[in-house]
Amino acid sequence: MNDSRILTIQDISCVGQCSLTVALPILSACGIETAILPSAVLSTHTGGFTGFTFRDLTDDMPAIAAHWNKENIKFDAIYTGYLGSIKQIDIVKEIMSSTLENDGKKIVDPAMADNGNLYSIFNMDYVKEMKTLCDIADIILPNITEACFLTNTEFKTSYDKNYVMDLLNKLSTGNKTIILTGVSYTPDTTGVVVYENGTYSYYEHRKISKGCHGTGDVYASAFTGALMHGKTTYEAAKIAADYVVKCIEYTQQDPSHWYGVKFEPVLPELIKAVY
Ligand code: PXL
Repeated sequence: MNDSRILTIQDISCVGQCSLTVALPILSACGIETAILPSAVLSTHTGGFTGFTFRDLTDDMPAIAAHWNKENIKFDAIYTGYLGSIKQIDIVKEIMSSTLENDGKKIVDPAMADNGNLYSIFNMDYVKEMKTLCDIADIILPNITEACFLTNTEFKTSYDKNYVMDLLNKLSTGNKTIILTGVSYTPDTTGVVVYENGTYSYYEHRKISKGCHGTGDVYASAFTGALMHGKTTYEAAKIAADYVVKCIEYTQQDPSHWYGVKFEPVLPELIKAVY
């Protein structure tokens, strides 16, 4: 029996198939009790929509955590994604120290950038603060763009293993596991690097030319769900990669679906791989 309980902290984009509307169903499908702490509520995500609403929930978070502390509610892991403000990062650290079980895992997806650019609401002050959260994490899941921002490294679209090793070395403070996504050494393939206990492993798979918005959230959620279900880090990284590829393929059958990943109809494939 798996009685793990996780807390995931990220925004609710009401429409857009990302962040909590992705993490909650995917973690639940992996059999993990999932508590949520919304960092902000937006009418849609910020990638391609204009005029979205944004309600910052920073000021609600300490009171929510205080209630959990009073009830002695603890979590086996905390997985963070898109956060709503710089101030929130300190609050997240507090929540990690007060609500995690002794051996609880801090899993941080520094969801803030892709394709060489920061998402629209973020700036370098946010990057600097996010670096401090990554520093205390047990597992981080940056994509190549986020790894470059976190390490002040030039972003390249074409690179070799030396470039990737340099990013990993700069990111690996403490005994941290790094899951580096979107690592592509050839035009037709991409993959994920698992850097654990100083060991580099690479899972390569086919690259689908047109990516979809929100794949980073689908990836991090599926990875976390598989890991919490009991898979090894490498197995979880591979299961999540295979799932994302299938989700993108499914989404591409509907070329008019521009704003997100149709991950829902593919959930049975994830469940099969995890159980
Ligand atoms: O998928 C990451 C993400 C999450 N939440 C919001 C976003 C994005 C990416 O653009 O805008 C609000």
